Amino acid sequence: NKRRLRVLVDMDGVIADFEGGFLKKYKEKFPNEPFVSLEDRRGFWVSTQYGGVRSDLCEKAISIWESKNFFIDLEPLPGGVEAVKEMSKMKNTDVFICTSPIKHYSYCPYEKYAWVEKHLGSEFLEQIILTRDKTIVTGDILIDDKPDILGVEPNPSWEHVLFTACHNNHLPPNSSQRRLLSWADDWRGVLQSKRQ
Ligand code: DGP
Repeated sequence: NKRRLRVLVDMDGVIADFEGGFLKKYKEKFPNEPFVSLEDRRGFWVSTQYGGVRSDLCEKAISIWESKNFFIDLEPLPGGVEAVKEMSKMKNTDVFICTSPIKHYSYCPYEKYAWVEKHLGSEFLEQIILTRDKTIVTGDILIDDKPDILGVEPNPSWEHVLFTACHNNHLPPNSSQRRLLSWADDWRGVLQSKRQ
């Protein structure tokens, strides 16, 4: 049934506070090491920026999100859970949580399911798409904080709407990419603009 709108919503940095959760646990585990404040974050890859501060901090950063309970303990970002629930109740609208698990698979995939159940409810377990390549997923809109979403499909079906995060805040304006500044921004208008 076309004429339904399919919205893909990323998890980390969009509805779950990956950056805040990372910094809190990094400081707890490495209280005497330098860290990058959220204001100073640049670039999507946390480990790349930490490795630039001092090369051994790259693996220290990675050890944080590879640890048990990292993903389940992430706090929801303001308004995200409410927005996803609201859009899922809209007429002619299908919402999927589209998220890339890290390759260290011991905890992350399990905890992503558990996070969705805890914060969105068990009915949303039907809506989870775990993939390392979002370009092969079809949809009308992908709301994601990663500036460059690439994969094997050169022409993805979705419009990528960039969700503002500490690491992409300072990127020069890109006229070909719409942005949502937060969940207080006009996400309803973005959805409406894609309906036929
Ligand atoms: P997604 O937000 O769905 O594109 O997933 C990207 C995941 O990668 C998310 O869990 C955040 C995480 N991530 C952030 N920085 C790094 C990094 O430097 N290395 C790795 N392996 N993952 C990172």
